[in-house]
This record gives sequence, structure tokens and C-alpha cells, in this order.
Amino acid sequence: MQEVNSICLMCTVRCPINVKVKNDDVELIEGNPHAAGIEGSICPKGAAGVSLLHDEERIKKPLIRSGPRGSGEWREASWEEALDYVAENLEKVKDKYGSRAIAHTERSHLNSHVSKTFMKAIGSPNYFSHDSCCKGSLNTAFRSLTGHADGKVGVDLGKAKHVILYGRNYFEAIELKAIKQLTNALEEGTKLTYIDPRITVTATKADDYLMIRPGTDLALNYALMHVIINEGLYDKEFVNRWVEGFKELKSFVEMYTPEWAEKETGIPAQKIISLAREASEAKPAVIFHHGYRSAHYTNEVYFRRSMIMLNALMGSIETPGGMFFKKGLSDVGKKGLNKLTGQDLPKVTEERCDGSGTPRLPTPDPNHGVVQLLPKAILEEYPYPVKALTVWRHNPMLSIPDYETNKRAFNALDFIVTIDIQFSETAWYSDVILPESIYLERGDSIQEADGLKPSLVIRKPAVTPRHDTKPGWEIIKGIADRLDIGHFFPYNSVEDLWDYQLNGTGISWSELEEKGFKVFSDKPIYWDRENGMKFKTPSGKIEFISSLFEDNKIPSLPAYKPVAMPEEGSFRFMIGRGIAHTHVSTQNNPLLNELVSENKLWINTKQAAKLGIKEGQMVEVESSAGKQTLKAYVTDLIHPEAVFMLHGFGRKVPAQSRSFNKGASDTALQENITDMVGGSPALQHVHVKVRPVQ
Ligand SMILES: Nc1nc2c(c(=O)[nH]1)N[C@H]1C(S)=C(S)[C@@H](COP(=O)(O)OP(=O)(O)OC[C@H]3O[C@@H](n4cnc5c(=O)[nH]c(N)nc54)[C@H](O)[C@@H]3O)O[C@H]1N2
Ligand SMILES: Nc1nc2c(c(=O)[nH]1)N[C@H]1C(S)=C(S)[C@@H](COP(=O)(O)OP(=O)(O)OC[C@H]3O[C@@H](n4cnc5c(=O)[nH]c(N)nc54)[C@H](O)[C@@H]3O)O[C@H]1N2
Ligand code: SF4
Ligand SMILES: [Mo]
Repeated sequence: MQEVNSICLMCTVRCPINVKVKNDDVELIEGNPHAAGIEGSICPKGAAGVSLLHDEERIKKPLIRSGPRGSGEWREASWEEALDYVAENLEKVKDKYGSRAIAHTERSHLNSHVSKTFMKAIGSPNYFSHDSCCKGSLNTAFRSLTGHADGKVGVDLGKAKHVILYGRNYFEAIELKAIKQLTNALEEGTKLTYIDPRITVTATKADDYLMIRPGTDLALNYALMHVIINEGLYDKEFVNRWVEGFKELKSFVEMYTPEWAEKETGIPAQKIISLAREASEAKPAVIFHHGYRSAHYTNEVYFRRSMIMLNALMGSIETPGGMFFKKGLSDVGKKGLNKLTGQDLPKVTEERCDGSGTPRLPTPDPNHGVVQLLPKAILEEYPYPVKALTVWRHNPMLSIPDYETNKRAFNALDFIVTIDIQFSETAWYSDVILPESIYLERGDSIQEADGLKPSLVIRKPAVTPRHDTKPGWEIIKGIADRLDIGHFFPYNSVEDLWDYQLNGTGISWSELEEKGFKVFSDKPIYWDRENGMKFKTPSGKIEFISSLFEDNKIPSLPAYKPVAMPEEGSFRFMIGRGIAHTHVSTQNNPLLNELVSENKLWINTKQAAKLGIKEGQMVEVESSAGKQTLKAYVTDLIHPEAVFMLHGFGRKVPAQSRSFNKGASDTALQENITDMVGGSPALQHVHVKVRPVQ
């Protein structure tokens, strides 16, 4: 038996894993025993990587569409033929409409520097990641306050004395290391407050659970700030030294009393006051957790800002048990990894089709784009036609709200090519599918896994590919070669890619091989809270009054405006993740499908009784965007104004036989509406009606 330490990719958290290999086959996957904070543990999805490797419904060879789009008629092709065909079609679009007519979407990954280089080299501004649909508004909130993107920020759960989670459902939407830290901390006496309209597994671990009225967390936070400021509970030294705009916040929150917030949120005023006081007692080791998915409502960016501001008021930034900025190789005097994007690439001056980074949409992050605006840009051909789409490890058809509109938009394209490991809805709708080897069969770019201690982590192949598949970085190079931009991809193997990344750093990849990673500091590194905080805002401080916003005539502290509440007979449509599945990736995995094969509609017991809905009965859910049918889960565990379903079910691809048509699709019910300041879609903006199916 051979053991390979590598990185999981059953979800995007990328935990360190230990793969047990015999005769070029994977026997078992466990957590990497060397990795601090993981110590051999693994989640159900991580363990099910074995089942993905052996899944007979994976894509096994390049496929070229031979029938109408979406018909599922394909012919197998050699890599030569498929790559020639892709290059030819991209050239055609480029010749007719210009390079900007080619867009790329992907789930951000270790090789994103490869795809960004590809887009720059062909001369298109239209690189999109999934980021906006996950946490775009959180990213903008952090940039507006600190000048850093959210990816630069972590939380020190292990040392916190009080953790406040707003729907950050850690114990189901998991990050393995974080829940191990949190579990240990809870055993040591850390207090957990959990706020969610739904009683989740995380709620069951909390000391205090608050069933908030959906969509009103911002009102709660303004009232918390009101109490904290009026009672003088904030960290005056930190605020005086590092916060810009405190006075403005003080007068802004004056009117947002706990009594006012009680009416909005349903949380008693006394409870709000006691939460503010208890949190302050724990300061600075207190975390108002900024959350992960921040695609809920149209005012999301202001909600996410309010959480970060609460931490600033607590002084819980760059301190043990608080929020911290991740440190990289440069913080230990080393040169950072080289990226292909660091080359002398052609300058792309065209504006992005979604408008991010232009006066049309000045605040969302143009490094990621606002991918949910792409279908509209395609359909309206505004500001110019987009006619080809390359997709890599992303399923925009289901990950952008409003499935029917997405389908229409994709149908309006001249050419779609998808790099995936299995038939996603997007792959099924493409003209060419290029199958990628799965993470157990390939190596990828080295990850600079920043944290309080900088480290490098490496994904290595554990076994040889089962089918005629290739790593994505090789596929992109194959297309680039045919478009005469191959010289921007100076590698022929994963070792070449690693050497390129490490050149000049004084580190060799063989140092990472044995354990799968290397840590470059013994102690956690903090910025100096007296003089060395490295905020990247124009003032060098945390900007409650944000230069990014004010310079673009966007208010930093707009008056509270409630999100539209459902009328009598309608419900707020809430969505989320469960422990057994990753987004839209794993529903067809043989093992995980056996664990959870469909989703159900959570509905409050009293509301169900009013509608005559019984436990397990089929119900029809209808919104302005579509209708779906699934089983009801009648429960007291959800707020009466809301219904809830897991994301990722109701799948549309017959060739994915285990997940086809099982449960319902949230995407088919959601409207495509965006928080235009933050950049995230408001996935829970929509209201639905529910009726029993006789
Ligand atoms: N309606 C709706 N939309 C959402 C959400 C929601 O809850 N509801 N959630 C949002 C959030 S938080 C996120 S993060 C995004 C996620 O959105 P996506 O990134 O689209 O979802 P994933 O399931 O992570 O993966 C997408 C694709 O990657 C493929 N894949 C997996 N591994 C590999 C690999 O090694 N190589 C290649 N080439 N492909 C691979 C999978 O087969 C799948 O088709 O969706 C967002 N959009
Ligand atoms: N198992 C698993 N784990 C994952 C992932 C996965 O796909 N599967 N994906 C990873 C990714 S990319 C992400 S973004 C994270 C997502 O991590 P989270 O953001 O923690 O998870 P979600 O399930 O998207 O939503 C969390 C909760 O928000 C609650 N909620 C809905 N409306 C409101 C509201 O108005 N107020 C409050 N306070 N709560 C509300 C919902 O009831 C739900 O329980 O998970 C990560 N971990
Ligand atoms: S949380 Fe689970 S699926 Fe995600 S990377 Fe970690 S082990 Fe893999
Ligand atoms: Mo996400």
C-alpha cells in the first residue's frame, strides 16, 4: 500500500488528504495525518472521492455535439480533433465579433492563473469566476472597509471566547478545519450564538439560538451597534486609532433602537441588549462572523459591512480569537509564487460586458466579474455581442439564478465548450465537452495556503487516469497552441508548472512532496496593532465611510430599508447546503446519492396545516420564474414566513441517471436579481406560493 498526501477537491475547501493506493487504485481516502487541525479526519464527501473515481457515468473521452443543443447526441473524438474544433470555432467568433465576444466562466481554482492568462492572451476582458454568485457582496464589503478582498481574511475560531454566526451553518456547510477548531473551542467553554430563521445542526450546538425573521439581520446589527456605542462598550483605543467614520456611524445608528429592531426581526429588545453586552465582555476575542455565502438579498453588501464593522468596534481584528488577515510567503521574507499572469501579457483595454469596474457597476470586483449578469449581456447583446463561452469547472446553467433564462441565453451563443469531469447541465448544453482527469488522477498548480502561518500545499496525482482525460492546464495549453498563444504557457508537465511557480523562491517542490505541504512559520504572525496594520484603503484605516463607495456616489450608511416581505399566502424562498453534497457536483455520486438522493421543502407546521399539507406529501412550489414539485418536510424548525430547500437537486441530465429529475431545482424558481453595489445575486429575493399536489 502506498500513501499519497494531496488536496481534496470534492468541494472547494481543499482539505489536506491522505490517499491510500494499491495497484494504481484508490482503496481509501482519509484526512492528512500530518496536517495540524485535521489530524486524519475527513467529511462524507471527501471520503466519497473513491466513488467518483470509479463512477461509470463520468465523461470518458472528448465529445462533439452531433444533434441539436441539449439533445444529448454526441460523437466521441480524439483530443487532436476536439481541440482543433474548439480552436477553429473560437477563431470564427473572434474574426466575426472580436476577441471580447469570447467569455470564460469558472469556479475559481488552483489553476485560475492559467485561464486568466488564456483570456488576456486572446485579448478578452470577459473572464468570470463563480465568486459573485457565492460571496461577491462579502468581497465588496471587505474591500470597501479594509481595501482587501474577503479571500485575505480568516477567523481564529479556536481562540475566540464568543462566536456569533448569522446563518453560517458550519456543521453542515462545512470547512473541516474550522469545525474541528470550533468544536474544540466549544468544549473549552467558548460561547456560540447562532442566528438563522431555520434550526440547523449548527443551531443545535449553540448556547443561544435566535430565530430571526428572514432578511432582517441588518436591522439586528444596527441595533447591536446602537447599544454598543451608547453604552460605551466598544474598544475605544482601537476605534480611535484605526477607524475612519466612527462619528458618522454613531449618529447614524442613534435611531435604530433595540425596540425598533424587535419589530423588524422578531428578536426581543432585551435579547438584543444582552447579546451586545455579552459580546463586548468577550472582546477582543469575539467574532461576529462575516459568513460565507453572501448571496441572499439586495442589501447584502450593507449587512456584510455591518458584521465587519461590529468586529472593528470590538477591536477583534488582528488579535487572537478574532478576525485576521492571512499572511503569505512575503510575510516571512520570501518571494511569493510566480503566476502565469505575471508575464508580459497583451493589455486588454475593452470594458467588461457585465460592466464591473466601469461607471455602470463601479464597486463589484472586476477581477471576478458579476457572472449572473452574463446571460442578460448575451441576450441583449449589450454593450456588445458575446458569442462564445468557455467553461471550466463551473455549472453556470444551475449556479446562476433563473434556469429558463440561462438556457435561452446559452442558446443564443454560437459556440460553447465545457471542461468538466461529468455531464453538468452546462456541459450537456455545450458544443464540445473536454473531460478533465479528476483530482485523484492529476497534479495542479501549488497553492499558497495563507493563514496566520504561511504555507504551501501541493496536489499530486495518486493514480493514473482511468479514461482518456487530461488535466485542465494541459487542455488550455492545447487550445492556446492552436491559437498561436501557446508561448504564454511554458510547461509540458505538472513538474514544469511547479518549477515555474517556485522559480526564485528558494523552495523546491520536493520539499512539499512527503507531507503534501510545508509551513513557513512556527508562530502565528499578526500585524502590529499600534503602527503596523496594513489596511489598503486610501486612509490606511477601516473606512466606515468608504472611499470606494463615496468616490462613486454610493452611500456608506444608507437609511435602513427592509427587503420586500412576502404577502399573506406567500413565503420567502430560502436555500442552502447539506452535509452530504457539494453545490451541483455530487448529487450523482454513487455513494453520496445513496445518502441523500433528493431534497424536500421545509415548511412550518402551522403553515402546512393551513394549506392542508402533510409530512412527505408532494407539493408544488411556484414563483415568478417557474414551478417545481417535491416532497414536503413539515417541521417546527423553520420560521413561518419562509420555506427552505437544499440547492443542487432537480437535475436535468438524463445521462446522470442517479440524480436525474430527483427532487426540485432552486435555480428554476429564483429570479436573477443582483445587489448592484455588492455584486451578489439575491438568491432569496423571490417569494413562492406552495400548494399540495393531490
Ligand atoms: N441557485 C443557486 N445558485 C447558486 C447557489 C445556490 O445555493 N443556489 N450557490 C452559490 C455558491 S455559494 C457557489 S460557491 C456556486 C458554486 O457554483 P459551481 O461552481 O457551478 O458549482 P460546483 O458544484 O462547485 O461545481 C461546478 C462544476 O464543477 C465540476 N467539477 C468538479 N470537479 C471538477 C474538476 O476537477 N475539474 C473540472 N473541470 N470540473 C469539475 C462539477 O462536475 C460541476 O459541474 O454556486 C452559487 N450559485
Ligand atoms: N457540505 C457542504 N459544505 C460546503 C459547501 C457545499 O456545497 N457543501 N460549499 C462551501 C461554500 S462554496 C459555501 S459558500 C459555504 C456556504 O456556507 P453557509 O453560508 O454557512 O451555508 P448556506 O447553506 O449557503 O446558508 C446558510 C444558512 O443561511 C440561512 N439563512 C437563510 N436566510 C437567512 C437570513 O435571512 N438570516 C440568517 N441569519 N440566516 C439565513 C439558511 O437557513 C441556511 O441555514 O459552504 C461551504 N461548505
Ligand atoms: S470539506 Fe470535505 S469535501 Fe470539502 S475539501 Fe474538505 S474533505 Fe473534501
Ligand atoms: Mo460558495
